[in-house]
Amino acid sequence: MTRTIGRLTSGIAVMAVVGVASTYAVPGALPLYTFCELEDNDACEVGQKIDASAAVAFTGFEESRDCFYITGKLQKDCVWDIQPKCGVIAFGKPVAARNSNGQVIPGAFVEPILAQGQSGQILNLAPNDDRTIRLGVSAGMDTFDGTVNGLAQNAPHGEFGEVTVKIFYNNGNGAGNGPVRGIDEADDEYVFRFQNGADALRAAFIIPSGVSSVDVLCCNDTGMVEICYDVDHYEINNLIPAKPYCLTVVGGLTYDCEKTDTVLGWFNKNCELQSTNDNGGQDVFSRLCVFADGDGTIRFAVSGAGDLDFDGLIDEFQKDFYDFLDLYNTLNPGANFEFRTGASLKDASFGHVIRYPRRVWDGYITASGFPSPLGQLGAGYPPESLFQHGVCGGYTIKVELGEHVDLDSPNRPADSGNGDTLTGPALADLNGDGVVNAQDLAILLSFWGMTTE
Ligand SMILES: [Ca+2]
Ligand SMILES: [Ca+2]
Ligand SMILES: [Ca+2]
Ligand SMILES: [Ca+2]
Repeated sequence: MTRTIGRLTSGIAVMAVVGVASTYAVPGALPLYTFCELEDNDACEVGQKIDASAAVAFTGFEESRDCFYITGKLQKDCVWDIQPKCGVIAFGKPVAARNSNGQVIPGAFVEPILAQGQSGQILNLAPNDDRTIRLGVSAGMDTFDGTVNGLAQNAPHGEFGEVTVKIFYNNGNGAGNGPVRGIDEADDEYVFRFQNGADALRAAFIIPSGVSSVDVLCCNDTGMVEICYDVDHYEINNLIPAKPYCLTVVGGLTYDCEKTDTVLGWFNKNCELQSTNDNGGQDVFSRLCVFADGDGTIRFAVSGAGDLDFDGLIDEFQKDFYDFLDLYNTLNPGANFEFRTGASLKDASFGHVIRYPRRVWDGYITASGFPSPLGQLGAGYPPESLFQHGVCGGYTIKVELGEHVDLDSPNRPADSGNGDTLTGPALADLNGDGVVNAQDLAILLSFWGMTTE
């Protein structure tokens, strides 16, 4: 079951449940839980576990279970970039240029071309007589004409994205022992990015003694693009069963030093989304007041603004992305592209990261020229970048028992007058009657198959 049970419209949500102390001491030293880049918390089922009783152990105060902080980060994930068409030329030592009569032209030189290769093609090169290897690296179309200058027939070559030129030393024992070692075990490498559509690289290096030849390979599959579509799921355990808690984002900065525009979502034990909040805290920070279940557990998630279904993508546009994947898979038998929330090259979900074929980047998803619904993509703009929630940054969430009611606050919602409940736009108002009370708790516990005490 998925239901949305209300959004905060004012800055502060207030709820009260009979039996919760209205005041409590916040311990001097608040325990801090920190999780950084490496994480496996992108799905509710594998949420980051937090033991609230550890807070008690940390401070020695039983009350610390009632108020502690969780610190985390919507980190940058990485997806594959476009694969540029790469070309490599190995040059000999420059020699004096001659005119058509065979006479030396003073000051003019030519570079003999020793070998030429395209992406993925291994060039086996012997050193020049000064033990140098001289390379020109550019777009395939640029190297075609024998000059490496960023131009293909005097026009920009138009390739974008990263290439890595890998160098393997062979030791002279006959057979090359270069790439057979494994493509990730290069002796040297040059990483280069076509970023203006007319870039080219020259590289020359002296090979060590004892090395008889080198294998040179231009790899076009190393480029990555940073994407902000992280979602963090948490499961807090050992809270007081069936008591209300408020989760308030109280801090956190993006890489641009702005407040991290969070959203919070409350999930039940079956990982069904129960309610969400975007800006219930200060400015763009979120605030969500919920109940711990009968086991003292709260499951919730943090994502970036615009992603209230917690898949990491902007809700408003994400259908286009899923449609695109469906279309691609339909038109390409055997393809099974699938989006996984938070997939990144830097984490263990490597296998789930989609590497799009070049024709997707070029705006075509089949050889027959069927145009991509996403239009033409440039390097650095993988399909995910069009749909990411786009929020990368830290966050600090205060987890607090009950509802702190500031009687002096001008935002304080009106008291219902019956002494044990407060009215207001509280997120835990499950039956939507405008009041958070024991009825809501009974409904909540019925979600979990529990009964009230
Ligand atoms: Ca994270
Ligand atoms: Ca995450
Ligand atoms: Ca927000
Ligand atoms: Ca979404």
